[in-house]
Amino acid sequence: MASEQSPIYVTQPSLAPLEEYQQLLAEVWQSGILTHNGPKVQQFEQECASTFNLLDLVAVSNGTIALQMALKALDISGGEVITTAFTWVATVSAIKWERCKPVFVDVDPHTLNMNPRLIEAAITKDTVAIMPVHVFGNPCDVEAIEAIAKKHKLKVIYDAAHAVGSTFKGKSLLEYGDISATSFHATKLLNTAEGGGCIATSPELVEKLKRIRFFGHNTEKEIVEDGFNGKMTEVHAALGLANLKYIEEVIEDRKYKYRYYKKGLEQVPGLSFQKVDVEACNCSYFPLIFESEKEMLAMISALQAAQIHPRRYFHPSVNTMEHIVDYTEAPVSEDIANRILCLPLYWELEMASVDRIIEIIKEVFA
Ligand code: T4K
Repeated sequence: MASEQSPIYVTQPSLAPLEEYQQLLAEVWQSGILTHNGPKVQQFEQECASTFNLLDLVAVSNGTIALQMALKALDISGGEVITTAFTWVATVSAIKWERCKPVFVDVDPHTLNMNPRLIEAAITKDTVAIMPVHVFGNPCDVEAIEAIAKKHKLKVIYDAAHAVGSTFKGKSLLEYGDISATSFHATKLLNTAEGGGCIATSPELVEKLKRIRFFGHNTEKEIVEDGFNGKMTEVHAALGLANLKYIEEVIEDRKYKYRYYKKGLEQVPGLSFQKVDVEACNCSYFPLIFESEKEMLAMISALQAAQIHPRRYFHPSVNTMEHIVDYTEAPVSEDIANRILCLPLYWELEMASVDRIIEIIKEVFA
């Protein structure tokens, strides 16, 4: 646990007590099975499904592979995929690695999610799918997106990398779209160190995803699909199982600290916040929006002088990364990406540190 003087980073993995992980690892050692969808992976999938009320979950090696597998499972290998300009680069890499073209749509300045009103204008005869992102765990307007997708016969794959534990109208957010792809990376609410998951709403798609994950094998080990290696190992699944036991507490803790930060900062002139329903959102990040990049950079300096290291998620706006994509305008995303900062927010973060961060921010604005 960090002392007051230790550096404080934007996040730290939420970890179960080591003895609990060791016990699960002992079982892995005993079984001698390390991979190939062994008992721990299967148990992790079942326990995730029951914890988050999912039909099923296909555990994979990371969130980027989960997105690629979603595209493969829906037979998308070419064409245009409409996505958001305000995201982590992995959304775009997954689209590109599956030989599709990312087409960027701008975001709503309040929710920071893809603006559904702009989607139809981006649809062309080559559009095959929409890949929105639940940014910082904040649910997209899934109903509007579903209506557009239905009207234009497009597939919807949610980049739900941040969305474990978020809900929409009481149902897990991971249940929306043809497939949702999540991440269990070390920096996520629920982690397996590296890892991810695909959540599909039809049993056929679940089976297909399982084949794709395992070189295209069917249960008889015949190659029946164009698959690859997306498997999660037993060692990673064991960590996921250990951590899953604490997920409700972890989410409650995030929401508590989220509300606390918000209350401490909402009167500060010149700051604004992502529009979030704390009940539905898992509050996995605490983004703060400044009036200008200059003010935001000054805040980074002030915090860093106190050994506090916030992070610029997501900067720069991916549509401007011209070495990997063709530039198209997304003025809201480009503007917000320049002046948004995520504050430290994690399970082990002491409330005294949250108070100190709030104080430093207030002092800078005083
Ligand atoms: N879609 C979206 C919307 C995503 O945000 C992401 C990933 C993906 C798809 C793809 O999912 P994965 O393929 O990654 O499963 C992180 C993560 O690498 C990445 O998973 C995440 N999104 C992205 C938003 O952020 P960084 O650049 O912040 O990592 P880093 O190393 O700077 O870590 C931040 C802080 O966390 C450090 O200052 C210290 C702490 N930390 C980090 C690690 C890795 C630890 O305490 N322990 C650790 O093991 O990337």
